Amino acid sequence: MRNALLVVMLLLTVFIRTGFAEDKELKIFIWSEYMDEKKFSADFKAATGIKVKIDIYENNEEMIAKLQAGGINQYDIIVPSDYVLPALISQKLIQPLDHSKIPNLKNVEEKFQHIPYDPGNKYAVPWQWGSVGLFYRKDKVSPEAVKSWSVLFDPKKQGGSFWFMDSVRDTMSIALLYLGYDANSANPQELKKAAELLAATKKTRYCQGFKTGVGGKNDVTAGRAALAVVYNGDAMRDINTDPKNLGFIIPREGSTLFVDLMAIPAKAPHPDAAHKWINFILDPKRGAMLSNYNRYATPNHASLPYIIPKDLKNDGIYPTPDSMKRLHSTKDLGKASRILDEAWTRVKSD
Ligand code: N2P
Repeated sequence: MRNALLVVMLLLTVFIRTGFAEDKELKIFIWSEYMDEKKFSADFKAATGIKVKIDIYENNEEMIAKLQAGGINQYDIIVPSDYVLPALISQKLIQPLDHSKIPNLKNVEEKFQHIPYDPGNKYAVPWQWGSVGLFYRKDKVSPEAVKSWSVLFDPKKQGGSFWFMDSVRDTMSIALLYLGYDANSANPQELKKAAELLAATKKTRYCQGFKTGVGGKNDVTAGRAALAVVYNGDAMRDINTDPKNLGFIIPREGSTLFVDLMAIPAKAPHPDAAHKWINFILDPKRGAMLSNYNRYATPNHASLPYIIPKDLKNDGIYPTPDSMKRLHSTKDLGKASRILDEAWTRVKSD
C-alpha cells in the first residue's frame, strides 16, 4: 500500500514537471527586419500554444554585450553570425542543442551541416545566409562608379552622400579589401592602414558616418543618402518596391559573406520552446516563407522548391560561382581581434 502511494506520488511529480510546466513563452533576440515578426509569432502560437516575444539588435557586438550583461538568462533564441560562435562557445554563453528535438535538422543543406566553427550543428543551426554590398540610388550615382569601393574611399570618385555600416568586421573587411589586403587580415600594420583609411574617409565631404545596415538602407530608399553599405536581403526587399531607382552591387574588390545561425543561450528560461522554434523554422515551407519575405538565401535544402524562382536566379541573393569568388567568409581572429577592436574604436571616436 505504501509502495503504491509512493509510485503515485512519483508519477504525479513527473507529470507536474513535464505536463504542467511546459514552456508557454519564447523570447527571441534577433536582427531587425529579419522576419515577418507578426505572422511568424502568430503561426508559432497557433502551432504550439507558445507566445513569442521579440527584442531586436543591429549587429553581433551589440547582441553579445547584451548577453554578457544578463541576457544569457532572458533570451531563448539568438541569431549570431558564424564567426562569433567560437567566442559564444568559449565564454559559455550558449548551450549544446538536443538534436532529438529537431527532426527537421535533416532538411539543412549538407554544406551548412558542416560550417567551420560548429561541424555537426552541435551548438547552432543555420537561419539564413547572405552578403554585404553597396545599395545605391541610380538617379544619383552612375552604374560605373559603384563597381569599385572607390566611390566611397576616393574623394575624387565620390559622387553622393553615403553611410558606412556600423559593424566592425564588415566595415574593416571592406577597407582591407579596398587596400588589397586579406579581408581577415590580423596583421597590425594592415589593420592600422585600414583604420586610417576609414578615419580619413569619415572626414570627407560626402561621408555621413556609420549607421546600422537597416538604417543606411532606409536612408537610401527615402532619398536621404545616395549610397549605403548594407546587407543584401535588406536591399533586395526595397529594390522590389522601386527597381528603377534602386540598385545593389558587390564592388569588384569584394566583400563579406555570412551565415547567420539560431542558438540557445546557456541559461535560456525556455529551452524546450527554443528547440520547438528551431524545428518550426526548419520546416520546408516555413523556411521558404522566411526567405521569400526577408530576401536572404535559405540554408534549407527542402525549402528550395518553394523559393520564388526569380530570387533563385538573382545574383544578389544566390551569387553565381563568379560572384562568390569576390565574397569572403569572416573568420574568428581569436586574440588578434583585440587589435581590430581597438582600431575600430579609434575610427569611431576620431
Ligand atoms: C537583417 C540583418 C541581416 C543580418 N536585417 C546580417 N548578418
